[in-house]
Amino acid sequence: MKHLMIGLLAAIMAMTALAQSNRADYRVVPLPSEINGIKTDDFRLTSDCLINYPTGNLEMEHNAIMLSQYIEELTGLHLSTRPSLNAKDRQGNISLLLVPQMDSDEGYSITTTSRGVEIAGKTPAGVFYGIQTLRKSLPVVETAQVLLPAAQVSGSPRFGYRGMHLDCSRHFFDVETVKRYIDIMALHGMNRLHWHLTDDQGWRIEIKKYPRLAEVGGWRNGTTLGHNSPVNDGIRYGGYYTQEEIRDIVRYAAERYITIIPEVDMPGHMVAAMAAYPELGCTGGPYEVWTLWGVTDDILCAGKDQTLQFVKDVLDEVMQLFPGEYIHIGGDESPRVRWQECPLCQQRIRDLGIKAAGKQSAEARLQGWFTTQVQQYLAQHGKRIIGWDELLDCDIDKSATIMSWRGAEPGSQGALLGHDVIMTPVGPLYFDYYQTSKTWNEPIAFGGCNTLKNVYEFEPVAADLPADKRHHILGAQANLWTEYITCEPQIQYQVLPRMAALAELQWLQPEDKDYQDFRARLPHLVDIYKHYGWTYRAKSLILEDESNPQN
Ligand code: TNX
Repeated sequence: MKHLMIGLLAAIMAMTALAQSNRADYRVVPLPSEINGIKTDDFRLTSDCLINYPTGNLEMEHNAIMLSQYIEELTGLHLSTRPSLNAKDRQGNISLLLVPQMDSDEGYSITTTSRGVEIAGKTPAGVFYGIQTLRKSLPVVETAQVLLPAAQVSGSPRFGYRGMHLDCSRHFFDVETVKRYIDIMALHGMNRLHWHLTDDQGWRIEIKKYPRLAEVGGWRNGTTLGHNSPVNDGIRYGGYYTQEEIRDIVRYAAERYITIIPEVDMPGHMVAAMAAYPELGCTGGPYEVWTLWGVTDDILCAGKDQTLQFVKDVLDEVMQLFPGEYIHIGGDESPRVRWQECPLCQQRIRDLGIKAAGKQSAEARLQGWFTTQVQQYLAQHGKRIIGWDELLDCDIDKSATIMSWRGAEPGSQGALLGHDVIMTPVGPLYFDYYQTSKTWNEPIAFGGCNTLKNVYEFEPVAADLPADKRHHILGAQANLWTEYITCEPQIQYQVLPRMAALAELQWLQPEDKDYQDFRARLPHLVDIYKHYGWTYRAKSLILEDESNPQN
């Protein structure tokens, strides 16, 4: 009898545990701004439930398909999708709804009662973020039934620009890897991929008018070993994306409400292009696709009309491929020593009557002129530029958006001057940096140390920025430069779980952030990383980096 009782008790406990583990938990990353219980029973999610979407809306149909796929991936439950505008059809099902009266363009609400689940947004993007929240709240378990607690859940992002950057020049990553990076971004509620496609070490985008860019500029004679050592592996390395592949990636991202911002860095970081077309440089070369990292003195010649024509031609094709509003034109790390010696650049300076002003040399202002030419050309085609914060030292137009990387101060200064700004400061948003100061067991990284906590605690809007300038801070982004990142697991290791901390600062109001609470919610997100087979830095979860000597 006693044994029977114990057995019965064990069975009840096991069943309760099972029921518990099959319950969704809405306290995900990023945390919804509201989770209010509703007094009904839980909703029972089984494969008998359908996913309704508004008839005739292709984006919502795609949202429904994505939700079905996510549920199946995490729980094994297969739910069919169905077009329906009929309120009666919502009973017992999940329904995706567009609600124009909602406040925030990207906000979502999830209303769950025993009778059904409604995921609403003002736009399909908002609905998609609701889908992501529901997805992340699911248990990762093969099951016949998931219990969704009855509740009203809602959220909306603090910033409109929620970015990640990926450098595919220093190392080249195939289409599947880029798509998985996009998947990871979608899981974290991000909406801008800044895709660094050209640099000294490799040109990665097919340009039909200049085929040598990819054919010659896409390949280098080896890669430096260790931290920018003089030793080179001597292995020819390269690759590029065809325009068709780029279109495919742009479409894939758009289906996840991610806009890709391509970067064609100019006038510096252009040696790969100059290796293909040496006449673009001041000296005429010859140039080689660079096999070191860092900053080289060889940049585009601003004295030749041909250079500007080249840039416009390239951007013509880039604009065709990327439908978004922004094109990133770089502008960073452009030494001007060649321009100082180049007769054509000096002639240009004289012709334009450019004079040094304050801290800005004539050559710096020549970069300003060059940038403005490009900016105006793009503006004629309805596009806006983003450039690195060095552009603030070149006298440029206020309509240029500044990406603040040499700390957050340049960004604040840019905002004071009236520029829109995206915050990507090296500390703490360079994800090519180490995640701990104890680097001996870490894969090689650029240097520095940006811990999970550093990322979490970053505040993009400086406390002393005046109220009428704060709207200029459009958002934040982490950058993944790939000098030392050679393969996909290494990409994922560098960004996970730091992307989770970034997502929370992009979504939450500062007063709602709480690092300890975030860490308590993180393991479930990491279960999802594991389930998808993504690589991540496990130590960031179990030990507090900088306070624990063992780490
Ligand atoms: C600086 S950020 C660069 C990149 C490097 C990166 C390494 C920026 C505008 N320029 O060219 O890859 O540091 O962290």
